[in-house]
Amino acid sequence: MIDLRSDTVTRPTEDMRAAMARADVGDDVYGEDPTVRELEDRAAELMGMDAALFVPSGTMANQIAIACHTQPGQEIIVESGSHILNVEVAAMARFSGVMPRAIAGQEGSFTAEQVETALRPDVYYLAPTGLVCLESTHNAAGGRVWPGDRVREIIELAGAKGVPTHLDGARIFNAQVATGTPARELVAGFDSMMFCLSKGLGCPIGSLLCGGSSFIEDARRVRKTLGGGMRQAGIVAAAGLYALEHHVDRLAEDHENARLLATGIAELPAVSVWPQETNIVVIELDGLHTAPDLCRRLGEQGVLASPAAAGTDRRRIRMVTHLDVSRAEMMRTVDLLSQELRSPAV
Ligand code: TLP
Repeated sequence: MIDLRSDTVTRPTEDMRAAMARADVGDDVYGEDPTVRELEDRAAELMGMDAALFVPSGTMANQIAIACHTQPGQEIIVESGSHILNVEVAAMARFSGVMPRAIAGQEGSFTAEQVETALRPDVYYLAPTGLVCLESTHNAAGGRVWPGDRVREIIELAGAKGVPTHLDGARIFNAQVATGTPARELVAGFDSMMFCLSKGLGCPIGSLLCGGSSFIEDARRVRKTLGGGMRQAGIVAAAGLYALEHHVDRLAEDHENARLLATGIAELPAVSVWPQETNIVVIELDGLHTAPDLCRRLGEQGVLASPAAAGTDRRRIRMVTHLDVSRAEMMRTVDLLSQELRSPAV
C-alpha cells in the first residue's frame, strides 16, 4: 500500500525503536522523567523559547495554548481554513469558552490590515480579542509557508494592541527545510508555538508546546486538567529526540517526492494542482471525477489518498509525502493517476 493520506501514518524505524527501548524513564507527573526533560529542553532551544512541554497531540498543544492565553468570553483570530478552527472539534468553545473570528486568507495567510479589521475595539458589548493564531505550514492551503514579512507585521500589530500570538507549527520543520530559515527564526516573536513529532518527523506520538517560563507552568496545569499528564513518557520522548537528530534534514526528500507528484500530474486533463512548497499536494478535480470516488478507485489499486479539508471536500484530493514513501512509489502514483484521470469516471 502507498499511503498518502497523511504524514501521520508513518511507523517508527528500527533505529527509532531501538532509541525508545534504551530510554531512561521516570514518572513525568512527578517531573522525574529525564528523557522527557531532555526533549523539552531541546525543543525550547530549537525554538529559541524559554521552555517547552511534551504533550500527546498537536490538538492538545493548540488547545492548551488557547486556554492559557485567553479568558472565557473572548474571541480568537484564526484563518478560515485553519486546523484549530476546522479539525479540533470546537474544542476552543468547549474548554476555553472562546469564539473564533475567522479571516479568509489567501494560500493560508492573511495580512496585518485584515487583522487590524478583525481586532475588536474596546467596547463593552463586543467580545475582546484574546489571541491571534497563525498556522505554518498551512495544512488546508496545501502545506504553504507563511511569508515572513506578514508574520512580523502581525506580531508587531498584535503586540502593540496587547494581544498574544500563537503559532500552530505542526509542520514547522517542513517550513525550515523549504525556506532554509532555521525554525527559531520563523517562530521568533510569537508568545507560543507548537510543533508535532508525529507528522513528517515520523514519531508515533507527541507534540511540543513552547513559550515563556510562566506560560509553560500554566500549560502544565492545563495539560493535567485535560488528562494529558503522562507517566514514563520517556519511551516516546526518546523517539522525539531521535527524530530531531535524524529526521529533520531528510524532509527535503519528502518535498522532492511531492514535487515529482505535483509536476508529474500537472498536465493531466481534468485536474489542476495547487502550488506545492512542502510535503502536501492538493489536486483540484474539475471534471467528472469527485474526490471520494477517485480516492476509492485509487485505494482499490493500492494508493491511499483522502479528500482534502479533513475529508470534507468533494473536489479536492490531498496527498502527503513522508518517510514511508519512496521516489519509486511516487512514480507509480503518478502513473496510476494518469490512467485514472484519462479514463471516464465511473
Ligand atoms: N492534522 C491531521 C488531520 O487532523 C487533518 C493531518 O492528517 O494533517 N495542526 C495542524 C496544522 C495539523 O495538520 C494537525 C493534524 C494538528 C494541528 C493536530 O495534530 P494531532 O493530530 O496530533 O492532534
